[in-house]
This record gives sequence, C-alpha cells and structure tokens, in this order.
Amino acid sequence: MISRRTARLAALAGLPAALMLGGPAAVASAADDEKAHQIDLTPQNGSGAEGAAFLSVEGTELTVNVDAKGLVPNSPHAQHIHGSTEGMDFHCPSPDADKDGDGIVSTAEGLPSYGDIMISLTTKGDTSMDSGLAVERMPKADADGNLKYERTITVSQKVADHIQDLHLVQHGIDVNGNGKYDAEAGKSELDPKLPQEATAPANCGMVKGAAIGSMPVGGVETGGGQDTTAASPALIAAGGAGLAGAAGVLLVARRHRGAGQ
Ligand SMILES: [Cu+2]
Repeated sequence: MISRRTARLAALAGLPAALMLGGPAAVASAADDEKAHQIDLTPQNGSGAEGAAFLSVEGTELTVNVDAKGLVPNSPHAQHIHGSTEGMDFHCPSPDADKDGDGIVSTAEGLPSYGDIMISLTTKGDTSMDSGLAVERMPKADADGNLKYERTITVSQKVADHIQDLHLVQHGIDVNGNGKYDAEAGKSELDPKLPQEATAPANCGMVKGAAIGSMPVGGVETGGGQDTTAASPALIAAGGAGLAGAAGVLLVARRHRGAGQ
C-alpha cells in the first residue's frame, strides 16, 4: 500500500518515468509470487485431532504453519506433506483403507491413498522422506494436546509448482485413551520399535479446492512405485468419492461465504 501510494505521489511530483515504472511493477510481482494455500485438517481413526494449516510458497521457499488440537498430549507427532508432483490424484484415506480390519487405518494402509512422503515436517535439520520417523525432531503436542508449528523450508521447483496436489498428515493416536502411546494396539509396521499408536494417522487435510483445480490428465491414478495394482478398482472408487466430497466442501464453503456477506 505504502509503496503504491509513494509511487503515485512520485508520479504526481513528476519524477523520472523510469522510477515510476519500477515501483508499481515490483510491488505487483511480489504479490503474485507469494501464494498461500489453506488446509483443513480433519480427524483420522476417530482421533478427534483437527486443525488448520497454511502452505505459503514464495519462489521455492515454502512456509508451513500448522495449528492443531486434540492430539495425544505431551507426545511427538510425526507430520508430513504427502502426495506426488507427477499429477497423481492422491487424497486423504477413507476408513475403507483399513485392509486388515483392525479398526485403524495404519500409515502403510493409508499410503496408497495419500502417497509417499514428499516433505517431513521436522522442527530442525533434514526434511526429506528419510526423516519421516525422526520422532525426536517432530513437534510435540502440549499438555492439552495442542500443537503449533512453523517452519520455512527450501523445496524443489517441482514441489513449489505442485503444492496444490499435496496434503498434510499428522500422525500419532491414542486408541485406548490412556493419554500416551503404548503397544496395546500393536507395533508400527514401519518401525517395530515404535507402537502403532505413534505412527497411525491422526488427521489429514488436502489443499482447499485442489481436487478440482488439479484433476490429472488421464483421470485418477495411483502411485506407480507402490504395490497398489491389486487395489486399483477400490482406489478409483475411493478417489471418486473423495472428489465428490471435496466438491461438497467447496459448495459449503461458498454458501458460508455467501451468508457472511
Ligand atoms: Cu505422514
């Protein structure tokens, strides 16, 4: 605002044309470069954990803000940006993803839906897939189960270009409600040293409106690198339901906005 006003004042004052051109153009391009995407985190596995996240992209600098509640208190929560930068339609898993019928969509059962880890949202150090279970560098929920996180990460141009195709997952649930992770619900299939409760998804959220804007050419596909071939028809069905669901959310959002005006 101030710069634009200054530019206008400069124009009025009859400053050289070159100066006037530089001012407003620079302001406009800075505004265009920064894109913020909102994510609503909704509970997985009946965790009751929910929240909101914002992904702001400026060039290849990605700033991630997470504000979640209802998580397992005083416990670390692994969190990742999942998906694909290859135009695949990954999405948050539905309860149908619970293939072994134990009542929990485990991280491995969810992977065919939400895709591989693209970014590990650690508090410091490495943010690659390798840090996916670096529990000691994951943020901790406070005594009330609230978790706030902010970090700016340099990402690849591909990730910056495909931010709308990605989604955020926080892990760590408390199946038996004793306020901590324990082995009663079994071991994690990802790391047998960790209990299943520590790695199962607690919530998941897709970038708002992404399902419509980023519908991949050739329709819904599943990850090529994973063993999802056998489950393809079910996944396609689930993908369709996900799209319908996203459209519904959009409609509700529009209605809310309409009512507010
Ligand atoms: Cu994850």
